[in-house]
Amino acid sequence: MITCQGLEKALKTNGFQFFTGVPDSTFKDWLLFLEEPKHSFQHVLACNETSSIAIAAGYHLATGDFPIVYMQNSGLGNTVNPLTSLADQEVYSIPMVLFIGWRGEPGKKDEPQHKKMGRVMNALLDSLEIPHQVLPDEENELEQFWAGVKKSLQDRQGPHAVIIPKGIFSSFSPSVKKETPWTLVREDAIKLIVDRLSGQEAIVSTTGKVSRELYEYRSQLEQGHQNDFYTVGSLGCASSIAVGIAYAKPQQKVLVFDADGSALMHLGSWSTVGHYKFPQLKHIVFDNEAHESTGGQTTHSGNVDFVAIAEKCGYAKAQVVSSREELEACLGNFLEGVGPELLVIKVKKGSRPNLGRPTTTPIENKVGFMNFLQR
Ligand SMILES: Cc1ncc(C[n+]2csc(CCOP(=O)(O)OP(=O)(O)O)c2C)c(N)n1
Repeated sequence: MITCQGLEKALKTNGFQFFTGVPDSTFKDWLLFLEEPKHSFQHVLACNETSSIAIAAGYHLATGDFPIVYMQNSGLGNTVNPLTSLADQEVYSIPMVLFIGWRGEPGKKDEPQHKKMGRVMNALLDSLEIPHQVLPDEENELEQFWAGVKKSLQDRQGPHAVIIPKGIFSSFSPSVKKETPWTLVREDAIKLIVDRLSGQEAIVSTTGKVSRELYEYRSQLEQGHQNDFYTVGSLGCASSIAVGIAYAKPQQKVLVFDADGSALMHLGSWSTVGHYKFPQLKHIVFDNEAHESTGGQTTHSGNVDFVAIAEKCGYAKAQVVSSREELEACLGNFLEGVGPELLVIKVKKGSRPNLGRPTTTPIENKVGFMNFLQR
């Protein structure tokens, strides 16, 4: 086990001071530490992993220092383009640390969407010719470890990966708990919507707790899961999956259950929704201003006007609600109106501690959903 303070000391001693990236629960305590008002690092939260490599590159160009890019290994795929065409030694040769959470580590229990990347991550880094080492879990080894990483960055002038296994950080309690003013709980919002459905709607739900809460409610109602596609991985892709369905089946009502972090990750896809004007596509964003599924790290959605963006992208209608009463009042028109339509629901951060995970496999989910769509 290592402490956040121990890692801070080792990094500072070796001159590392800049972090950018997208959260992962593997090192959620470290991210809580980075969100502390008085921590001693510079930190830029990125909307996706591709951008985080570019941000790190810009920081290096401006300072000559070595940036650190944090990500879950799910996001490593998103970095392949800028790693090979921007940071690579045969292009601009930009040294940076890739600080990668190891989900799906062979031999450890994890969700199906992490298994493949957990297994191939080291081989992928080898193919990218990026040296990689596992972060030691002994605090007294940290200073020397990071001195070695720094030497590799200096000598190679290219990326160097540090792999973070699960359970390596001892827990960190933040000095202030960030709260938002919203009172509606996301799970209750999901229930209100599901209760108003006719049974003919398809739902594509986003990665993390949104899908888990929807899944549990369908189980509780004994409705089966055939109407829902739970996008367990591929963060940010739910609205695009819905685009493919809406294009192929224009009569099929398709709801997207999205969230702020996932929407921001691939916001450009909203222009596709708006351009093709699918009348039956209804896009819901549960906005808690946080990456709750990975530990509650803040997103930048508090500064984002999703309604204006959707309108300018060509959605037929867009609105925001921030209470149970407002949601109940708008649902009828939202579900029946001509889309594409956006509904942003401001929700309180938090979920049940005993929230389960889907017990059916992704393939079972796919088969049931395809049968429903092609009925
Ligand atoms: C490409 C990629 N990057 C990062 C992750 C890790 N991850 C899983 S859920 C999640 C948080 C998503 O936040 P948001 O969409 O706002 O939903 P919330 O957790 O708040 O319900 C993150 C960062 C991932 N699964 N895939």
